[in-house]
Amino acid sequence: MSHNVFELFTTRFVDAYYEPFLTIPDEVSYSYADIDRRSAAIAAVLLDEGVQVGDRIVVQIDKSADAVALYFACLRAGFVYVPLNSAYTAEEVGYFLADTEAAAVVFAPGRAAKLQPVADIAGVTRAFTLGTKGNGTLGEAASQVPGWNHIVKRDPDDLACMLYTSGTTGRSKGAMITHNNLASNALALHGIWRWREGDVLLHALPIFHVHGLFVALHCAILNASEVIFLPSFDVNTLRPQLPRATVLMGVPTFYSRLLAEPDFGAAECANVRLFISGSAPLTPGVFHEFTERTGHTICERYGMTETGIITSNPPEDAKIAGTVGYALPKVEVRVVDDDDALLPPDAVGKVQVRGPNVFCGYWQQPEKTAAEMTVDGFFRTGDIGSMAADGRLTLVGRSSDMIISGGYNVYPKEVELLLDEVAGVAETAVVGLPHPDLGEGVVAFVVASDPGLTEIDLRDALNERIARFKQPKAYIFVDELPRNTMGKVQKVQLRTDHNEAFGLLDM
Ligand code: MLC
Ligand code: AMP
Repeated sequence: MSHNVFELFTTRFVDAYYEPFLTIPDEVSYSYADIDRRSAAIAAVLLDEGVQVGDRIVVQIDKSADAVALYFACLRAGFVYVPLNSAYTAEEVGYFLADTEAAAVVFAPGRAAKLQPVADIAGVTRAFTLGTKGNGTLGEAASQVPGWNHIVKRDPDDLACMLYTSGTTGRSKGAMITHNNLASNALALHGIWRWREGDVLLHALPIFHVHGLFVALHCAILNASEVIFLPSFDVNTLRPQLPRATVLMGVPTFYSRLLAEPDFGAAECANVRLFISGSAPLTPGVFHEFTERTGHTICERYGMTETGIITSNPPEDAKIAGTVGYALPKVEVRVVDDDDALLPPDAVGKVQVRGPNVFCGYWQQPEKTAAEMTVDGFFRTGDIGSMAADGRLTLVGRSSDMIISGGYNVYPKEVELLLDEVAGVAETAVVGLPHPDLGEGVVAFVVASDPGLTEIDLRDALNERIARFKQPKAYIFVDELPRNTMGKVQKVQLRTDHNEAFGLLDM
């Protein structure tokens, strides 16, 4: 028996093969058959070029139907799909190409001039482009070949994808995700969120992360549902689609931006049965205002790149603001102290998780993998929380100083290391401060060794090096950084002293 997750998908959409799958409003609707066949054609091209089972395919393209077809192509042919944030700079992409030892790279046609040299340096000989309209070298080649209509047999623990997640030391680690990780999490979510006939998913998330690629798309596919597929989140293009949707998945910023629209309210949400939020904390303020304005309660769930979804509030029963709900079926969650000893109900400690959803390790980093796993097989999430006697989990923070800005993770160390290289910088400390739109906004505190150093110097220095979303939204020049008696920078004090930097009290 094959455990290829794509095999599971096909069994679910076979009866809806000619029904709409990806609908791009005012443009086109692709059936399951269209995307399945396109994936077979893309797989044929890649196989013909010599890509083999287990090879890594690094992908940095815009969201499109062909991007989904490429993902399916990798699954069906047993290639390891490695999607990258489309905001990453060429320098960042170069790191991923080298680290994965990629057999092939696929980038957006508009980025070819910048990325081809990077692929050459990394020694990746197979470089393709794929646009949003069937164009690009891969898209055009796929239109010329007969499809490869097979699905490679995979074992449960074979790799399906690798998703990079930033590390505390500043360099990203590839989280290895298996076919069984994907299948088990998708089946659990499809069940607990009670997907039903006629559900239509409104999809405005990026498809290079767990949330948009796995959680959202997989649930819809298992349900053979139609997906209203928007290129990105824009409140003005999303709102007209809401009346036709039954499910919306988003990061908290989606909901705060909807609420920022004075005329947003119950009427346009009448058909929606499930609003899901995750990837970052949903504030009780947004939760309650959403209910007042629409009559709907947002269903908050908790997940990670390394684990997929871990817990969720129930979709219909009481959802509680500020909690992330109960462990998914077959998933075990516990809250422990510093010695991994179980804590009593309601005590605050470290959140750990075990189950079929937990990834199989960091790519080529066995020691980092071992450090994050307990002897009895629980993964250390790095999140801090408490569990009620009935199993309901509440998150209160993180043990690392990772920042979550609009649902994207930013590791301060990565930004600090680059800022510290700039001439005229003595030292820096990067923190996240409450931000009305993004939840947390990245802020750099800078001690200058050259009094002539300006914010523009710092911005210019980062522009070519790291994605814009990681770059500080504000720079604050200080004479010195607060330190404790051990000489360690006191980020907590910086956060407390500058809590209102973005004009907002603690959220
Ligand atoms: C964009 N920008 C951001 C940003 N997104 N800056 C900080 N944080 C972000 N999240 C910057 C751009 O670089 C640009 O900068 C400017 O903001 C405007 O860009 P935009 O493309 O117009 O962005 P915008 O529409 O504002 O996007 C905000 C957003 C988007 C919240 C809609 O970031 C988004 O879709 N986030 C979802 C992230 C996600 O899917 N996370 C799931 C991770 S999986 P400049 O300087 O050029 O003006 C995970 C596990 C789990 O965490 O549990 O799900
Ligand atoms: P990532 O590494 O991008 O997968 O981000 C995972 C992290 O996002 C988790 O470890 C949490 O810190 C955070 N996260 C995800 N969902 C939630 C949520 N509902 N509430 C608070 N934090 C969340």
